[in-house]
Amino acid sequence: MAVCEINFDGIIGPSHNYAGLSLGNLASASHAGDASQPRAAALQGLAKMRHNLALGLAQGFLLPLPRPNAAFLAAIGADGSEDARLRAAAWSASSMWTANAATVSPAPDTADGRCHLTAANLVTMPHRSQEWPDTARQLRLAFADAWHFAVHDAVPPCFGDEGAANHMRMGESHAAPGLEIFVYGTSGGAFPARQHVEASRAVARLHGLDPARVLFVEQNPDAIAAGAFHNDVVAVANERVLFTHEQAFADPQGTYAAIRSRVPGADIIEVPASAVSLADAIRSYLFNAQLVTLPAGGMALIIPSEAWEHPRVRAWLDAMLAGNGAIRQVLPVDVRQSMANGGGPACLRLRVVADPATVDPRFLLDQRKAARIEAVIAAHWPERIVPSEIGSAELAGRVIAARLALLAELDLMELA
Ligand code: SUG
Repeated sequence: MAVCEINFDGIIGPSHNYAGLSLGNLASASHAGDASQPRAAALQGLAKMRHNLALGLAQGFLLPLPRPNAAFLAAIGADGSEDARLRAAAWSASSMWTANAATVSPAPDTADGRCHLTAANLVTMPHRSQEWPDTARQLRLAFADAWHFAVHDAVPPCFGDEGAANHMRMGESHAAPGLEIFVYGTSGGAFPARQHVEASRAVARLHGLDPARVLFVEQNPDAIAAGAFHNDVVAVANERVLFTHEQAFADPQGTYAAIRSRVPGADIIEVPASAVSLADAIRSYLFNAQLVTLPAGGMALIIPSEAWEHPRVRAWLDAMLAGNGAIRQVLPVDVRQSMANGGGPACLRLRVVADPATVDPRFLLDQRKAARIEAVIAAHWPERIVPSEIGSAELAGRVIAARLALLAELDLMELA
């Protein structure tokens, strides 16, 4: 099979809950304390994967990480007297947002001709900082073929790295050499800038990228302050197209000029703040979309249903579609359980450009396997979790057993 873009979605784990752990993520804060529905959440995520498979796209998945995280609880000396938020951190299902699992540089961009992946350290948020060792372990299994892949540990924790959520790639096609765009933050008012330029530069060096085909772009501090805790909340790119909010970057015109000089025929679709304000963009998650090239040609934008239902966003999308530009279809999907924690369709997936035949097939999805995963979720995932249950030994037992049932079904017990 040929090289193509494979989307690896995170299967939403059985401990999915709303503990309000992410400062600067307005959805997470506003749903803090709500009851979550892990089973419905995981089924929504799987339905999105099946939707994309039906479009003819290559689809993979990553497994939930072990929760509650015994290693994290041991490292903080948890004895029941610890802060409830720290306890909740050990239970977080946040690895579902695989856009934060790693930064990926496909083979055509790297010096050694291999696809490089660097696990993201996610140090800014305690509940996310525990993810990377288990993520790296899983990536080393999925991408074990050393002829085609190189998996790196996270960069040192003195520099915050949030992975592909702050990285875009543009070019003539997926298989051609691309321009890699690393978006970092310097300040975000009351909210943290999670991606540090030092981390972005380290990843670019580790991946052996050609400096002529790399850009380091500063995120607009106003966007971070308005709740764009990752760049993928305000911009998304695919091949020659950049779909972006007018206020995504600190220097939009300079950024566009730099892209145009490196990507022949670059098509920059900028949504003006007069049509969709930053607040509307963040509330609707319009830009947290999957911008995909369909096998028959043309691009589709897979958006959360919240964006489709937002009157001003819908008006802008209708006008865009009527204009017959590069994006020919807009396809809403329901990922409301993830959205309530600030994770839209794009957060739930990690893009890897590679030949699927070089990936461990246990991590690739087809409709039959999706049905088997669905059955495990339906049988084992808790229907509801209220944050006050976090820490309960009975619930911990159910969460652990549910994940093990999935690993057994997928013949992935080495991740136990
Ligand atoms: O890191 N939410 C995630 C959402 C990540 C979205 N990813 C991208 N934009 N790519 C975060 O803020 C909420 C957890 C809680 O509140 O329990 C959370 O971690």
